[in-house]
Parts: sequence; C-alpha cells; structure tokens
Amino acid sequence: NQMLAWQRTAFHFQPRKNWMNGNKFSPLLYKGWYHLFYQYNPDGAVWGNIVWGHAVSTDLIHWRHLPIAMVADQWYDQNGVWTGSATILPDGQLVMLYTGSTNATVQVQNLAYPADPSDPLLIEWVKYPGNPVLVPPPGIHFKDFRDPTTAWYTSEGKWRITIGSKVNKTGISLVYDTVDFKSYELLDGVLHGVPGTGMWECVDFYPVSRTDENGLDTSDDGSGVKHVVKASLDDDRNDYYALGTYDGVRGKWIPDDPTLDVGIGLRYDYGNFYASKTFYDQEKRRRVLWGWITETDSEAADIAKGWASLQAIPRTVLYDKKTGTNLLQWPVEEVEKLRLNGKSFDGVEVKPGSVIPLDVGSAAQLDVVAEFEIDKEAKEMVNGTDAEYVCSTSGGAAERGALGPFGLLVLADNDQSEQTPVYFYIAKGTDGNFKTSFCSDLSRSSKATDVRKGVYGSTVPVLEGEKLSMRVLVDHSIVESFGQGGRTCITSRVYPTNSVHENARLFLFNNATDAKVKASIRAWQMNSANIYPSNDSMNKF
Ligand code: DQQ
Repeated sequence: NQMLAWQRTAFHFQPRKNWMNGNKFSPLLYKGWYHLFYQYNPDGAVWGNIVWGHAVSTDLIHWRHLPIAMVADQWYDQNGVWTGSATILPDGQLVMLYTGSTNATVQVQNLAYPADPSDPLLIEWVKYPGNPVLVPPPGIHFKDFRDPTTAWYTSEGKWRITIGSKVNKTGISLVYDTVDFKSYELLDGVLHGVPGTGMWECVDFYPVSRTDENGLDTSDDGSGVKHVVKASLDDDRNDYYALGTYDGVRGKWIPDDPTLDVGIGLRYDYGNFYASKTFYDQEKRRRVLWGWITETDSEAADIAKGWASLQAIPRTVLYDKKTGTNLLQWPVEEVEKLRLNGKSFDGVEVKPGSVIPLDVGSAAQLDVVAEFEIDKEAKEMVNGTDAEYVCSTSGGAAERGALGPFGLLVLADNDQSEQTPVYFYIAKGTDGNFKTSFCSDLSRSSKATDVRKGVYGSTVPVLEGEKLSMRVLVDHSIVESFGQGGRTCITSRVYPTNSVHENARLFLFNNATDAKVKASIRAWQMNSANIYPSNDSMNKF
C-alpha cells in the first residue's frame, strides 16, 4: 500500500512485515551480539499465532533479522510462545524461561537453552524435555501466570525469579527460588502487590546505583543500591515503575513512597510504550530498557499496511540522584552515530503567541535538543491558582496560560495545519510553588480520522537553577520525547497525511500569554539505520 508506506520508520526496529509485540525475553548481550527476541505473528498484522522473532545487532541501532527462533510446536506452548527472560549464569551459560500457553490455554513456564552455546547468533534453541517447569500454583487462575523475569542470585546461593499475576483486582508478583531452573520452590507471600492494579504483565525487577553513573547487574545488592519494580498493567496498557528497598531474606520489596507505588505512581512513559524490559549490558556497564510501541491507528489500517508496531530506541536507565524520586531514561549513545548535518540556533527569543521556523531541511528524521529559559519577570508577576494543569485533560498546545505552553512543533507542514507540539507548561499554585508539565499534543497531528489524538504527558521535576530542556527523536510516525534529561518521557505514534518526508518541518512556538522564552536548539537530521534481511551476507555489518 503506497499511501501508507511512509509510516514505516527509518531508525526504529521493526520486522519486514506482520505483527510484533513486546520483547519475547529480555534482550541480551551474548558473545558480542545484542539479541532481540520479540513476539511475532508470522501470518498477519494482528496479534495471534505468537512465535519468537529474532534479530541481532552489534550496536543496538543496525540490525540483522534472523530466522524465527522458536515456534509453537509442543503441547505446553501450542497456543503461543510468549514472553520470557534470559539469565546468563556465572560460567557464561544461557538459560531461558518463557511462558507457554498450552493446548488448553493454561499459562505455564518453560525452560529453553541454545542448542549450540558456541554460536554467538543463537540460531537454534532446544526446549527442555521436562517442560513445563512451573504451572499456576493453587489460588492463581490458569490465565493469570506469565512472563518470568531474569533470575538474580540470593544470599543463600540460589536463583530467584518473579512472575506476574493477580488475585481478584490486586496485581501481584510471585517469587520462586531454584538451583537448576528445573525445579522451583514458591516463597510465602509475594515480592509485592498493589490493590486495584489488575494483572501484572512483564514484571521487571532490578537494582540501580544511588552513587555511581553505571548500571548494575541484576544480582547486585547492598547499601548503595535501590531496587525498581516495574509492571505492565494489562488493564490500562501502560508500564509503571516505583523505587524501593528489597529485603533479600524475606523476598519482599517495599516502595519508598506508598503514594507512588507500582501501578498508581510513575510511568516509564506517558505515551505509547508497553511490555518493556531491561537487561544489563555487561560490556558497557549500563542497564538498557526496551519498550514496545504500538499502533494507534485502526486495525483495518494495520492490515492494509501489512505490519503493526515497533520497538522504541533502547534507553539507558539510571537513578536520578538529584531528585531521588525518579529514574532517568536516555536514548543509548549509539543513536548519535546516525546524526547528520548538525545545526545550532542560539538564544532565539520567542515572544508570546509566536511561531518561528527552524531551517533544518526535511524534518521527518530528526534528533533535536532544546533548552528554554523563561523570562523571570513574568514568573514573578503571575498569580497562583488552585487549578492543577493536567496534560491529558488540558486543551493541549492551544490552551494559553501566563507561562506556557512553549516548545517545539514537530512533523508540521509549512502552514502548521498538521503539527505535533512537544511542550512545557508552567503553572503557579496558590502556595507560590511552580509546577512544570511536559506534554505532547496529538490533536492536530493528522488529518486522518481513524487515529488516536490525545494530549499525553505528566509533570516533570525541575530543580532550582535548572533550565528547561527536552530532547525529541522524530522518525516519520514516531515522536519520542525526553523532558529534563529523561525524568519524564513521552512516546507518540503520529500519522500525518501531509507533513511527511520533504514536507515535514520543525518550528519553535510559544503560546504563553505573558512570558517570553529564550531557546537554544541543536538539531540533526538522522540517517536511516540498516536493518538487513536474514539471508544477506554477514559482512555488511
Ligand atoms: N503479551 C505476551 C504475554 C505478555 C503480553 C503474549 C504483553 O506474555 O503478558 O504475546 O503484551
């Protein structure tokens, strides 16, 4: 379908055709290759017939597709080879646990391993003859038991995993210990649970350092460490995380702030970002987060274009030492290799109610870093109000306040009849405190009528003396936005009909009524990533 062809992205990972969803198991680095195994429907552009698609990379940007790694060929995975996680043992051995949906649609956990551990491409997989290794325990519904995590080491010298589930409306994470990945012991109680959050999918559990700039191996523990619990909520299809403390003796985790618990507090991303997973990159000593970006057009459109969904640019994840309340997510540094034709615009004054074009050439593939300083006087003059500004219920970039919105218009055409604003909005409360929101408004992103067009976003912590900053990656039908160094992130799918390819432009805008802002921008066009078919010669890498 010619008309829809441009929606394919240039530097985000996607299969050549058909449906893809979350990561099959945590992506991992094995003998110098990053592996992505993903949920794939070989027969169509909608969910179903799930097998493992497989691709490899040496830099997380350029990929080579490999043959399907595992198909549904056993009674214990006949209805789908679902999400799982890999664990690399101290001797370098790789073990994999994954969820199978059985011939009776019971969710069970299975063990698999590489047929040839010396093959860095991990082409062939073997399923353990004793599968399944875990079935739903008493009290757990047979369809509520899935997505085992990477294992971590306990002080008793065992391996521990957690698996998402629910009891009534309480989302929970069950904990098992094992020594051989074949037999397991269910611990009393749960790692964590939160009432009202429903089924927890793709649970992730990992340490972050409170002191260092590097990521940590999943088994790292100790006083300089905090632990993150993340759950993908099946009910609202968003990924929520919380920071807390892990008690390894009891196998329990406690949130730092119960009002910001898993599923009721922070999200990795306030746009479309689901079923994400992290892994520890032992070579670059970083923790890398991968998320799945869904379509927000209609299923009919997906079938017409013959494919659905992409993977977000992998992000490094760190604890934010400055705020102490959130993670920092940032596109992996390798993406910067794609930058071309850098342009700078320094100290541009953007008056209230104005739009300024930024001449960067065609703007359908961009990496933009922008810094904003808001006029101090306007901030001092403004009156505080009781009303909270909430991106999702606001009037978007068209709703004017004294101190916002201001930011960038991406994927806009010349007259901005199509545009996707990414912006800050500052509001003063009656207590005199300022609160900054970071939002993306899709209401005018497309003239098409069968696409979702909300206003996405959330508040973003801004500390005394900090300028406001954002980074935006634009890739045809994806806009990934990182506010304040990655404290708040928004990934959007947008489906412009006119502001495509050469017609796509970049603008600065300020729709505040009172405040002038001064903006400094660096923008690069982005090269396309190479995503090779599996039968191409390997030396193209
Ligand atoms: N999709 C998988 C499940 C997982 C869900 C099946 C996440 O394993 O819970 O395709 O989207």
